[in-house]
Amino acid sequence: MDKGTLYSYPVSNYSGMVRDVIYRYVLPIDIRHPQELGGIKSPEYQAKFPTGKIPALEVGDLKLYESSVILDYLLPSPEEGERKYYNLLAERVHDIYHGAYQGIMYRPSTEDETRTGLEAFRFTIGELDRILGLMDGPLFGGKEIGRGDLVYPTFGFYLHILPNYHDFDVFADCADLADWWTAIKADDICRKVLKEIAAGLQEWEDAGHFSKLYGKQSVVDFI
Ligand SMILES: N[C@@H](CCC(=O)N[C@@H](CS)C(=O)NCC(=O)O)C(=O)O
Repeated sequence: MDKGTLYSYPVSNYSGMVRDVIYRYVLPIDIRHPQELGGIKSPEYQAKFPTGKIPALEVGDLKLYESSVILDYLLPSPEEGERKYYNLLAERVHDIYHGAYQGIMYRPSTEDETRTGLEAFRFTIGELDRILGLMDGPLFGGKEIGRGDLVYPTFGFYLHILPNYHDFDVFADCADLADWWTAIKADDICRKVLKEIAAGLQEWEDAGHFSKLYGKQSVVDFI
């Protein structure tokens, strides 16, 4: 593979999905902050990546955004048969049903937006647990990390923000997913990515971001 560049922030959960694969397979891709192109909202960045979001990947003339497309480029789904499609379904459910509401965890939101968002997270978590229960675990990939497992960086956000600020028990009635989380935390690369996310969330805490939003501060301790 030609040498590439991934644009990513350490705290970004979607970028964490791609960073996992870069670390895990030691891919020749530099990880850079979008500020090097003027930031995600700059004309320079958006000329390359029109959504103004991360992750974004550049390899020669190829410019890609959307984590699932980048993951397809870097690592076509390793699973086969039913497991392949359940893994892709898990990733898709996360992107569509969680992704639309992710911002309610860390941006000012109305009560309605918050309620709808929390319902979407409950649906996403319940679906991930149900899909996992259709296969031998403990991981979506079985014994190895698979495509569906790459939703794990979002659980750093869930486990820090939802119990501390929304009285929301992330793994309630989701025994398979609770076991999955134990298996995720036992994997060295997952732990590396989760620590990057935890450090980013702690920086937000230290800067008073959550105390402004929620009126209190918490210590990041999910990993
Ligand atoms: N569906 C997109 C979601 C990407 C996304 O929401 N990225 C967030 C960071 S985790 C972002 O760039 N947020 C900045 C913004 O929306 O302004 C993907 O899978 O890549």
